[in-house]
Amino acid sequence: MSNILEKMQEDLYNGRAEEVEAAAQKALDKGTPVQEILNEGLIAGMDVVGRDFRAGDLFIPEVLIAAKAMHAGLEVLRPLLAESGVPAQAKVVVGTVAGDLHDIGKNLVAMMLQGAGFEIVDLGTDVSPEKFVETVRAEGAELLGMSALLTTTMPSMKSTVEALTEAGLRDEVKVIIGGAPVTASFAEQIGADAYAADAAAAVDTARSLVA
Ligand code: B1M
Repeated sequence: MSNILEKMQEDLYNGRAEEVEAAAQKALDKGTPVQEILNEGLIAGMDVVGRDFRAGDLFIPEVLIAAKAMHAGLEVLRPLLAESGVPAQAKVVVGTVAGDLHDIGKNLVAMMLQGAGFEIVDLGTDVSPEKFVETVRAEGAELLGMSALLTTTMPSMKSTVEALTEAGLRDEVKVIIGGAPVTASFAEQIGADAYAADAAAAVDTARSLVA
């Protein structure tokens, strides 16, 4: 791994947003592939943050500052991740489910879907089943992508699928779910159409669901 990416991980861990932003730009200028910067710099750095958070060595304020630094790096990559030149495909409503404020993974999924030519309606975080249903209906979306990072908020995915059914929209929209604690068997259990493990898989899955 390049020194730039190694240093980027360290700066991300320490919440140095300006340095992470500058390093992302520098790595791009040197011709480092965008996926490599994403995976070996930003995501790898955030993995260490997660590990130390779990171990009790980092606390919420520090994690928040690291998350801000990750966002700063992602913003530099955004134009490349979202570069497509492909005409807009299906419309996708995305959001993080009710009670859940984690948005980095969801943002990444949205950026990559946008890059693949999908039209994105991003509802942000803490999105209620009612809001998802209302937006799917209003936008005539073909896909709904839900993200959850907490085991305690995963049930809201089930409530949303049920709310879609109650609203008579279940056959109109395909549902993809993801997030660190989510699994393929959970997707099956709650009646979602698919589970995607990461942003790249979300793109492949979205493509095959609308094909
Ligand atoms: Co929180 N947090 N957090 N946190 N946080 C986790 C998730 C946790 C695993 C940390 C830990 O204990 N090791 C743990 C959850 C435990 C559990 O439920 N099993 C946890 C906890 C407990 C909490 C709080 C409850 C802490 C507290 O208050 N005591 C609290 C909850 C707040 C709330 O949401 N109501 C909390 C708060 C926070 C911060 C606000 C400080 C911050 C979020 C900032 C933000 O998002 N703007 C934060 C962070 C940053 C994390 C960790 C460290 C990193 C998450 C992340 O962004 N990863 C996380 C530990 C970890 O996961 N390593 C942790 C990088 C991101 C690119 O990955 O989001 O997994 P990820 O997304 C991936 C895939 O999952 C997938 O694609 C993405 C990219 O490939 N994916 C999808 C995601 N969504 C998808 C949707 C799809 C398809 C794929 O289709 C639609």
